[in-house]
Amino acid sequence: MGNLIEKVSQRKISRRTFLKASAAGTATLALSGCSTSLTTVGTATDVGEKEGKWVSATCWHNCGGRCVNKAYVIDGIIVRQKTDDTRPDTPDVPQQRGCLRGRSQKFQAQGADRLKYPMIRKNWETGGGKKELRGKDEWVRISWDEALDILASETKRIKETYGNASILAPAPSIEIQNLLTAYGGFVPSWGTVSFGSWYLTPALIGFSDNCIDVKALNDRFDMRKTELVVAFGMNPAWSSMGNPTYHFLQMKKAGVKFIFIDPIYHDSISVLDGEWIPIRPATDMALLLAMSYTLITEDDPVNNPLIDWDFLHRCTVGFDADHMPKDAETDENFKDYVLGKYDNTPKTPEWASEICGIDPNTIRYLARAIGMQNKVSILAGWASGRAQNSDNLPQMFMAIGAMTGHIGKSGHMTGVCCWNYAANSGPPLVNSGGNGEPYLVSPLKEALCEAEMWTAILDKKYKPNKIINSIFGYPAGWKDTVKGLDLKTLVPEEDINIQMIWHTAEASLQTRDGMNKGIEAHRTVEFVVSQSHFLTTNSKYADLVLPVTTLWERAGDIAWGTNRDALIVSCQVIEPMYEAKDDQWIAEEVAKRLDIDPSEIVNSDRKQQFFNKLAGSTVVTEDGQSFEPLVEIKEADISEWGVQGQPQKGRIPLKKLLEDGVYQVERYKGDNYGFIAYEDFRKDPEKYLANTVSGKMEIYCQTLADIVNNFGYTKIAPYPKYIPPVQGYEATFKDWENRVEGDYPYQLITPHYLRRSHSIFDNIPQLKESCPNPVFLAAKDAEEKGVKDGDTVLVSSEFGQILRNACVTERLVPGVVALPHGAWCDIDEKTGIDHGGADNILSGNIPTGQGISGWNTCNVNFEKWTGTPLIPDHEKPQRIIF
Ligand SMILES: Nc1nc2c(c(=O)[nH]1)N[C@H]1C(S)=C(S)[C@@H](COP(=O)(O)OP(=O)(O)OC[C@H]3O[C@@H](n4cnc5c(=O)[nH]c(N)nc54)[C@H](O)[C@@H]3O)O[C@H]1N2
Ligand SMILES: Nc1nc2c(c(=O)[nH]1)N[C@H]1C(S)=C(S)[C@@H](COP(=O)(O)OP(=O)(O)OC[C@H]3O[C@@H](n4cnc5c(=O)[nH]c(N)nc54)[C@H](O)[C@@H]3O)O[C@H]1N2
Ligand SMILES: [Mo]
Repeated sequence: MGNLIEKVSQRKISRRTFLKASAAGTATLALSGCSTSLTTVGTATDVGEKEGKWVSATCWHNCGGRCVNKAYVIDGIIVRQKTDDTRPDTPDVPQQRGCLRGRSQKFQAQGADRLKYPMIRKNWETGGGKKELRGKDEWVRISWDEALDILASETKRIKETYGNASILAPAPSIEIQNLLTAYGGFVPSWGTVSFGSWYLTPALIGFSDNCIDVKALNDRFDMRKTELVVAFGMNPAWSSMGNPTYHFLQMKKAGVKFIFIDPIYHDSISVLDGEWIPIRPATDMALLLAMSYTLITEDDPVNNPLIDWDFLHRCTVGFDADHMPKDAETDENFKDYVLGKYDNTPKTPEWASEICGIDPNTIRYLARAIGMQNKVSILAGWASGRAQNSDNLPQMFMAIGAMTGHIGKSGHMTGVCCWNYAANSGPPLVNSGGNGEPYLVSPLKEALCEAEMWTAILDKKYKPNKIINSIFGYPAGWKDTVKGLDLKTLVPEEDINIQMIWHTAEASLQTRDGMNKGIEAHRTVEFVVSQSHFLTTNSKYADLVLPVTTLWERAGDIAWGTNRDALIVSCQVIEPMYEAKDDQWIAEEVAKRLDIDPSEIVNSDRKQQFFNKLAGSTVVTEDGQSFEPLVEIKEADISEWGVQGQPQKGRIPLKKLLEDGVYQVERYKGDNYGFIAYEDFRKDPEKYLANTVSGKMEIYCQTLADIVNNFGYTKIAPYPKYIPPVQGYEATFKDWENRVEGDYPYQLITPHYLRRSHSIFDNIPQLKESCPNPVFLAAKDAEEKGVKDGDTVLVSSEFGQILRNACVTERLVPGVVALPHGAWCDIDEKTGIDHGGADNILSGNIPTGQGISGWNTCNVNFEKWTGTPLIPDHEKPQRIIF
C-alpha cells in the first residue's frame, strides 16, 4: 500500500458532485473515509456516469434482527443501500427488511474514522511504559511488521515471565482463541451477558434446553390463535428489528389483546395498543408470587377454575407437599411459601404492591386474566432476568405457566420471546452449514466471571467455580458437566495475575460490569492489544491497535443467528479499507512468529469457509419431515471459486442465492411447519421426559439450588422465592422499614437503544443525530429536582458519574432512570465524569447467584448539572487519528 495520506491530498472529487452520485445526502463520511475511491475513481463525474452493481450484503452485529441488506457499488465505493426487494411483502411471507442501523452500514464500512494503520501508544515500552497514560496518550503509526513483532514478542515475554494464566482474552474471536490455545492456553471470560438468570436456570429446571431456545414458544401462526399476551420486559419495536413487531401486528389484527408489564410505556405498547402496567425494575418476582397467591386462593375447580391441576400433577414437581421430587433436601414447597407458611408472610397482592408498585387490585385482575380458562401467552424478554438475585425468576415464569396450563397447547404458551427469534419460534426451517474451521478450547482451569473480571485483575484474586468449565458454558449438557462434582463444598478464592489483555470482536471494556474498574485494570497490566474497526473504547485504552476488515471487506458469509424462515448471505462488497487486515491473517502471522504452525489454528481461507457453509446449508422439505441441501453447486462454480468441493443438487442455484442475498421458506396457513412448544411433553410426560433429575418441570429444583449456590456468590432457594436484589428498590432506602431515602434513591435500567447494536454504530454521525441518546427521567422526578426537558443532568452511582441531556417523560415509572445501553465513554480526565453517557460507568462489580451481570439493578441519583451544558453527540468531532 502506498502513502494514503498523499493520495488523500491528491483527490480531486468535490463534495458536491460526489453527493449527486450518492443517493443519500449524507455521504460526506463515506467520501472522506474511502481509500478505494482514491486509486480508482479519478473524478466525480466519472462516478456519476458509471454503472454500478448491487451486491448482497448483511449486517454482522448482535442486534436482535436478521435482515437483508444490499449495497450499490460503483468502482469499489458503496454509494447507496437498499433492503429486501426479492419478493412481494405479505403478512405471512414478509420481506426481510433492514432497519435504520443496517441501512447506515455504509457509513460504518466507509467511515472517515475507520482505523487506517497499526498504531502504538507513544509512551509504550516493553513491559508497559507509563501505563497510566493508556486512554490519553498520543498514537504513533507503525508498519504491520513492527506491530506483529511487538505483539508476538510481548505475548512470548509475558507467557514466559508469568505463565499462560496471565493472558486474558475476554470472549475472544475464534482465530485468537485458537492461537492462544495452541500457545498453551489463556484465561477466557464467562458471564450471563444477555441472559441474566435465563443463562443457566431454564436448562436446570426443565424449561428449555439452553439460554437461546428457539423451541420455547409456539410458531408465529399459532401465536395468532392466542387471546391475550401478557408480556414482561419486552420491547421488540426497539430490540428486535426486522419482522418481530410485524408478526405481533398480525396477532393484533387477528384480535389478540396485549398487556405489557414494563417500567417504560415503550413503542411496542403504543404500536400494539397494549395495556401498560408499570412496574419497578427487578420486582417481577414479587408480582408473580402475588399473582400465584390470587390464583391459589381464588381457584375453585368447579365454579372458578383458574389452576390447571392436571398439568401440575402430571408434568411438574415441587408445587405442593404432595408432589415433591425425590432429591429434595427440605420439605418446603412453592405453594406453602406463597401462602406464608414458612415466614409468616403470605405473598398477597398487598405485600407485592409495596415492592413492585402495582396496585393490589391490578395484580388480582392480572391473575384472573391469565387463569386456565383463557387462551394466554405469557412472554418474557431477558431484561427482567438481567437483575441481581434473580436466579429463581425463570422458574417462577415456568411455575405460573404450569399453574395456569399455558404450556404445550395451541394458542397457549409460556417462555422467552426475545432477540433474533422474537415472535418467530420453532426449529429453523433453513440452516447454514459449518465453516470447517477448528475450535480449540483453552486447557487452563482459570476463567474470569465478567461481573468480577476487572476487580479480579486489580485484586489479583478470583473465584474459580466447578461448573463453567467451557468457554461459553452453554448449559444443555449440564448433567454431564456436574456428574461426580461435590456441589456442597465451595471453592475458595484463588490467586490470579493478569498481565496481558487481548481484545478482539467484543467491546468488553464498554459492555461488561464496572467500567471505571475496567479502565483502572487496563492501566495496571503490562500489555493491552486491540483489533478493531475504529478507536473503540477497548482500543482507546490499549497499547497496540490493529485495524481489521469488516465483513463487507471479506470473501462473504452467511449471517449468523436465527431467522427461522430465512438464510441471509453476504458477498464481498468492497476491498479492504486502508491497511485493514482480517483477524485470521493476524492470528496466522502471530502464530508464525511464535513458532506455531498456522495450520493448527486455521484450516482454510475465508472463501473456502464461505463455500463450506453454503455447501452444507439445508432447507426443510415440503412435508416438514426432513432437510435437504439448499444450494445447487456445479463443477463450474467450484472452479470459478477456486475452492475444494463437490458438485451437488439443491433447492437454489449458487449464483441466484448470492444475487438474491436471501433464501426464504414460503409459509402459509396450514403449512407443515407449525410448531407447538412442549406439545409431546404435555401429552406424554412419561415418554418425553424433561431434561431434569425428575424428568418433570421442577418448580422445586434441588439441582438449581445446589449449582447456583456452589458458585459461592449468594444463596438461593430450590423454588421461586423473592430475594431483594443487592441494588434493587429496597436498597434505594437507607432504612427500608421506615422508608428513609438513601444516597442513591433511583433505580437505573439500561434499555437496548435504536441508535446502536450495543456499542456498535455509536460513532455514526447520522444515527447520533436521529437518536440523541438522552437519559430518560420520569416527569414527576424531574420536576422534584427542578430538571427540565433538555437540561444537562449529572447521574451518579456508587461506581461512577455520567452527563446526559434529559428527556423528561410521562412514559417512565417515577423512581426509575433509563439510560440507553452501549454509548462510548468519553471521560473528562480532570473530573472523572463521563460525557459520553456509558451505562457501565454506573454499574458496579456485584456478582450474585450464577454470576449474573445485573444490568437492570443499579441504584443512582441525579441532579441538574451546573457546569457547561453538554453539546449534542453528533456535534462532537469524530475520533479520527490519522
Ligand atoms: N449496562 C448494560 N450492559 C450490557 C447490556 C445491558 O443491557 N446493560 N447488555 C449486554 C448484552 S445483552 C450483550 S449481548 C453485550 C454485548 O457486548 P459486546 O459483544 O461486547 O458488544 P458489541 O458492542 O456488540 O461489541 C462487538 C465489538 O466487536 C467489533 N467487531 C465486529 N466484528 C468484528 C470482527 O470481525 N473483528 C474484530 N476484531 N472486531 C469486530 C465491533 O466493532 C464491536 O466493537 O453487552 C451487555 N452489556
Ligand atoms: N436496538 C437494539 N436492539 C437490540 C440490541 C441493541 O443493542 N440495540 N441488542 C440485542 C441483544 S444482544 C439483546 S440480548 C436484546 C435484549 O433485548 P431486551 O431483553 O428486550 O432488552 P432491553 O431493551 O434491555 O429491555 C426490554 C424491556 O424490558 C424492560 N425492563 C427492564 N427491566 C425490567 C424488569 O425488571 N422487569 C420488567 N418487567 N421489564 C423490565 C425495559 O424497560 C425494556 O422496555 O436486544 C437485542 N436488540
Ligand atoms: Mo445480548
